[in-house]
Amino acid sequence: TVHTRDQIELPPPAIDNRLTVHPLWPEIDRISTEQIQAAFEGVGGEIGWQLFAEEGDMRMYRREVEVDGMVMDPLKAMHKVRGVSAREMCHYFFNPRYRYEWETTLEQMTIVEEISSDALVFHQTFKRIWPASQRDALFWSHVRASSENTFAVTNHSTTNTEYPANSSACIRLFVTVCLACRSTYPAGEQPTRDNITTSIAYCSTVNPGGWAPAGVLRAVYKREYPKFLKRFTGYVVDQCKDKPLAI
Ligand code: 18C
Repeated sequence: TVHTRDQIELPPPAIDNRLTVHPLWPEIDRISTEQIQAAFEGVGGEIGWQLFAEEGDMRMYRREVEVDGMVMDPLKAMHKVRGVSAREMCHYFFNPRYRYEWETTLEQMTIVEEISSDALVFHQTFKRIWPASQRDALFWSHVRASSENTFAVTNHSTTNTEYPANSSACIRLFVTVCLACRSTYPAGEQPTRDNITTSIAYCSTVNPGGWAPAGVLRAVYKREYPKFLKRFTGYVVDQCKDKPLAI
């Protein structure tokens, strides 16, 4: 078979060997496993999850959590998208080539380390929100095939001596994000763009890293998360529509 450049870079079906010999591997494996499992657990059984945004198949829940007066509300979002696979969703979320096209909070992205085909370390600066200081983040990002028709990307803050925290005008924030996707199609049929549906679970916890006014922060949160998930999923549908389905 002929592979286009795009197909070659799709998330691999198994963990890249280069990742399993990297010093970050035990942490990446543990946190990814935990995050993927938690992503697929519903919000129904747990207390404290409140629905704050709903549009079509998209539902967003948050839990109000403050630690020493700092807002760290965990977010959990559910969505269903037709016509794209879990693997395609994760490809566009993981691959830095597309990030500026869908990530609207981003000011600058730098690839700090290429660990393997399925793991990268990023430094990102975000747009400044008045009256707070600008934020940056340093995090590893790992994409993996999980169970049947399931792929996930996990992002988690890390450290690097060449990118020390709070050394510039930026305050370092800390993030744990998981985008977990599972595709379904009718039993006995071959998957196509017309019969495939992907369920998405997106979980995010952002520790702002330093003082930020709670009211402003919660308002940003409420506006930016729905905007992100709608824009990102719309972007993937649009990118995929004239390409062969990649399962
Ligand atoms: O998951 C997402 N993106 C990934 C790839 O970039 C990656 C990124 C994670 C970082 C998320 C933190 C973003 C903070 C942005 C702060 C500035 C926003 C400015 C916007 C103004 C136009 O995993 C998608 C991420 C979608 C992010 C939605 C916004 C979440 C806001 C959370 C509060 C952040 C606190 C920062 C302090 C701000 C002071 C008021």
